[in-house]
Amino acid sequence: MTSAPTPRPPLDAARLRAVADLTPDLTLEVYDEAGSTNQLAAERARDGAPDGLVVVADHQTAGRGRLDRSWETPAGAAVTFSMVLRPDVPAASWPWLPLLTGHTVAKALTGRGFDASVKWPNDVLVAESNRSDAPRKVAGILVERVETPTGPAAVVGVGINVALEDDELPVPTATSLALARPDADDADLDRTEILAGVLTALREGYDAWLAGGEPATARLAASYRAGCATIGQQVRADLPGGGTLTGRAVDVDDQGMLVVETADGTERVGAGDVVHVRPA
Ligand code: BT5
Repeated sequence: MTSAPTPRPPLDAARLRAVADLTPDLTLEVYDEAGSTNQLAAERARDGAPDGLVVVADHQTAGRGRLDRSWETPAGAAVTFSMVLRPDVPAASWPWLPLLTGHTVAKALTGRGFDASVKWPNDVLVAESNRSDAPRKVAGILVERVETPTGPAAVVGVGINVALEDDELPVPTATSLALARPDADDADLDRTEILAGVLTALREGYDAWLAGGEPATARLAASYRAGCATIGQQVRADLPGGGTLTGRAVDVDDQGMLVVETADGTERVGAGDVVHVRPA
């Protein structure tokens, strides 16, 4: 006799709201199902949603990645949300938003006992404790700038693979927290706890960065470099238009650009200028 798989528990919206209530400037909209939380949050931003509105989908059915790519996660196994921010910073500082987000997610997962790092610019990777392969992608970040009647807003979208099993991974380069740590118990993989932790860390990290001016960006850059798996690697960056840049990634500069030593000298690439960055 085969037993039916145990149903996955839904997000605990009441517990999430209780955590949000303790954090200034976080308001939550939690949906059982939504197409793309980034799209919903962008609509809310255009309609005047305040800084700190968070749209959460228990199951996201039409998730978006960068450059029209898609983000796929099964019901009950992932964290998917988008936060509306209204950063009052010069345009040159905006590229730090996706880096700050990826770095914050990686730190939050590290704090929960996962071996997480960030692949420049903002993919979050996790090493699998029982395999020696390269770390794989456990979370994706999509930050979009939206023009609204009260000024530009940033929609910060985060997807984290929590409980996906091997046969649920959408691509071979993906992994999940459950696969990364086969010893993890239900509490380690509690989506509500993970989401609450990431939301508060993101709000606090963003507020500290916003309030701290240039010194805070320098601190963020130093912390980002320390947690960035790309630095030190041979990489190949695919550029829009078909060009490539190959060399050793040596640094992330104070503008958030990747510094690559190529055969022709030192080059810098911005996150918006690359289609893919892969180990060469
Ligand atoms: C990203 O794009 O990594 C950004 C993903 C952002 C998703 C969040 S979920 C909440 C919010 N609402 C949205 O609609 N989106 C955001 P990119 O770097 O372009 O990577 C996309 C590629 O990752 C795909 O082409 C696949 O190869 C791969 N992929 C798709 N689903 C994945 C998953 N669950 N885990 C790992 N890789 C995945």
